Amino acid sequence: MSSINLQVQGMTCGACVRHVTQALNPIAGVGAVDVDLKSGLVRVEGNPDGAALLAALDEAGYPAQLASQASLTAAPAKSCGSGCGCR
Ligand SMILES: [Cu+2]
Repeated sequence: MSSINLQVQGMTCGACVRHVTQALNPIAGVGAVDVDLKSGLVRVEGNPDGAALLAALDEAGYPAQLASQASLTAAPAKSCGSGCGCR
């Protein structure tokens, strides 16, 4: 099984991790979603359409890039994307 790595911006807490996971899970082809909060890296198992992943994250308030195209230095998070109340 293949996987896709994403660099996600704006995650600051466990609630953000849940938001991101919930945004990605329903997408066709997505298996396990593995989020690393500190680095902002998200690994998606399976064979989903990368553009659909990015669109779903953008909609959830967490701009993302495919990690292969991103510099792997995570941008510092400014605030939560989905109003979960953390800063
Ligand atoms: Cu949060």
